Order: sequence, then C-alpha cells, then structure tokens
Amino acid sequence: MFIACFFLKMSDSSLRFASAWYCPFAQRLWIALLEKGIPFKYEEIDPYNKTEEFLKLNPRGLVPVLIHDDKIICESAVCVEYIDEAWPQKPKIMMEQPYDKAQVRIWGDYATSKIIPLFYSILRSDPENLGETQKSFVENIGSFVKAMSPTGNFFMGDSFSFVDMMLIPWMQRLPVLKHIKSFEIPSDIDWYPRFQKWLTACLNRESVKPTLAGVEKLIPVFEKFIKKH
Ligand SMILES: N[C@@H](CCC(=O)N[C@@H](CS)C(=O)NCC(=O)O)C(=O)O
Repeated sequence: MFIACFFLKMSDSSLRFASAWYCPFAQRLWIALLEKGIPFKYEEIDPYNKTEEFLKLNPRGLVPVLIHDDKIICESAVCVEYIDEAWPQKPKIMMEQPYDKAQVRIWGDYATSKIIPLFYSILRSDPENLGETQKSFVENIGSFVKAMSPTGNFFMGDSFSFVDMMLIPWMQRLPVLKHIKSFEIPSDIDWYPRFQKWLTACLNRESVKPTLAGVEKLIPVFEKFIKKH
C-alpha cells in the first residue's frame, strides 16, 4: 500500500523547466534532468523580454527556473543539487561519499568563479587586453584539468557528475571563441590530452547530446551579446 502511494505521488508530481535554448546555465540543468531520467515539461522563455509572468517566477529575471509542483527554484547549480536530492535514485550527480561531494562542489565552484567569467571577458576584450585574459583562461582551465582523476574519462573518473555539468556548456562553446576571437587552447600544452579525453567523453554522453545547440546557431547569439556589453 505504502509503495503504491509512493509511486502515485512520484508520477503525479509535475516538473516544469523554464529555459532558453542558447543558455549555457540552463544547459547545466537540462543535462542533469536527462542524466537522472526525470520527466519534465520544457518551456522556452526569452529572459531578455521580462514578462510579468516570468518575473513572478524569478524576480531576478534569469533562466533557468525549475517549478516543482508549487515550488520555484532558480540558479542553475542550486537547481542541479535540488533535483539530485528530490529524486534520490541513482545516478547520484553529487556523488555518494562526503569527500567526493566536497570535490565536486569545490571544482564546480571553481569553474563558475574562475573559468566561466573569463570566457565572457575574452568575448568582450579589446585587442590590448585580449592576450592577458586568454592567458588566465588557459591557466585556470589547466588547474581544473590537473585536478581531474588521472583514470576514467570524467573529472571524478568513471562517474559523470555535477562538476562536469558545471563546465561542459562553455567548453562546448570554445569554437565560438575561435570564430569570434581566433582563440584556441594550445594543443601542445601538457594537460591537453586529458582535456580532450574529458571533452570528447562529455560531448558523447547520452544526456549531453540532445542539449548541444549547433555552433553556427550560437555564434549570432554571442555576437549580439558582445554588442550589448
Ligand atoms: N547565475 C545564474 C545565471 C543565469 C543567466 O545568466 N541566464 C541568462 C541567460 S544565459 C539570463 O537569463 N539572462 C537574462 C538577463 O541577464 O537579463 C544561474 O546560474 O542560473
């Protein structure tokens, strides 16, 4: 009886994912939802045209937003942690062991605070500052790669986890930097083979593939972003 009620409750629950197709922050959550195999309703939103209805969902006016029954959750990293806890069935995105959990949080935060802002700085940089910004970007990606498990494909080895989801949307967009700013990670750098192994494995992950927007579609979005900022 208890089991029947539990399943009824699970299948009853409604999950809405408010997203924008080009948004790398929303992509983090999209990957997590597919990875967990959770059914959800996708809703395309234009976060730059902030309707009253959208601001009621998220007064910050940002996508992604998750609406689980009547509860509203925003901020991509928080949303990913939320679904991992609310749907505790495997795979565990946040890992099982306390030390592993700490690692995925530390390096997920590193990606968010030390790598991703530099991606946008490169896009916005004028030619005088471009070299310095690119150097820091490469150095910080290098620190991230050197912290990866030496075995397995992913950051934590064989487990595809929170930390991979935090960074892959921007690394998928590296060809956009190549197109707009002629930037590429130097392939003769010592950590490059480990980086490529990680990137290839992430891009071929079943939960990632459906979320990959084509580079030719993303380039105009970023060109518009540069004009605005
Ligand atoms: N810290 C937020 C960032 C989300 C974000 O910046 N989303 C962009 C789209 S990619 C957005 O909604 N921008 C609307 C705006 O800046 O007004 C998160 O992790 O969810």
